[in-house]
Amino acid sequence: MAALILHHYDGSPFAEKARLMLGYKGLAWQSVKIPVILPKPDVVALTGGYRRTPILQAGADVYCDTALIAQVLEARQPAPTLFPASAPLAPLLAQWADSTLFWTAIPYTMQPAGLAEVFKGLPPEALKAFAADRAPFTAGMRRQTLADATVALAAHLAALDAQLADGRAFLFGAETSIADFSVAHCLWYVRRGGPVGAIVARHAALSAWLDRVLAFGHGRPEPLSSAQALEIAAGAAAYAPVTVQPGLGFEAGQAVTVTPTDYGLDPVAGALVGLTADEVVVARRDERAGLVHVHFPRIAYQVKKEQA
Ligand SMILES: N[C@@H](CCC(=O)N[C@@H](CS)C(=O)NCC(=O)O)C(=O)O
Repeated sequence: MAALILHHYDGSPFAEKARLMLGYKGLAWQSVKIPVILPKPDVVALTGGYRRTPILQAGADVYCDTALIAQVLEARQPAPTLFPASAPLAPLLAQWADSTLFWTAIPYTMQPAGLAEVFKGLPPEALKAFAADRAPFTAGMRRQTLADATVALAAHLAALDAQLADGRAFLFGAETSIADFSVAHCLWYVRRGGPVGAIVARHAALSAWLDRVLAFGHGRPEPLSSAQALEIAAGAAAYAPVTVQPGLGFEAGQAVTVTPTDYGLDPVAGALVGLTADEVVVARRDERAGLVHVHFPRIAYQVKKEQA
């Protein structure tokens, strides 16, 4: 089975979610450090245009979005599970955390005192370049103001803390679930904001829970260069099995684009090779990576027939 390769950077909350899930499952993985801002030529060689962080590679299969990455890790290593039968709503809470909670945590943490901490030691140009990169990335989104985010985050943290007040170890009880990782990466980021992280520390049960989730750690990643990762993709002999299920509106082999529906709206074009309720997969050729299968979750991604 092809080795798991995570393409990520240290300060990315969604990458932290993926790293923690790898640590939780005790999976071996290879670590490719990618740029924080565009250009990311070696990332888009693999994805065909998707630039969000992280992506997971296994040979010539590339998995975009941590919602799908969670399912891939679960299939590789079912125990301990991310989807316990006792917590059927965990994926829904995870989806809320990855969207609403995340886009509350970001503007809250990026207030001046938090920003100074997150960008500590970096030249002022780094912050300028970051802001210039992220403006088009979130264009069209109505971002929360600091006033909006402060009141919303306080309410969300109070609810999460109350959920843990009965002494349960994890959000849905004794068993860990995907919801723990999705909430944790957002609060991990708030904590990175130094003094502004005090908003988490005010909640004892929530703070103890966050420590517990972060204690899963990242396992033991082996460093890999992005050039090596591209060589691995180009040299891969097989792909993960995929199927285009009938009745879902598309035909195998059709030219399609796949685009996130929320932000970072870069379409990826290719031939449809996989479509189920869980994922959409396109095949596309890259000069350096060869023929790659790029996988996306079906939910929160728009699939469209490409105009001829
Ligand atoms: N739904 C995506 C969201 C990923 C996301 O928003 N990642 C942020 C970093 S935490 C990002 O892509 N930022 C821009 C970049 O890294 O280029 C997922 O679950 O992976």
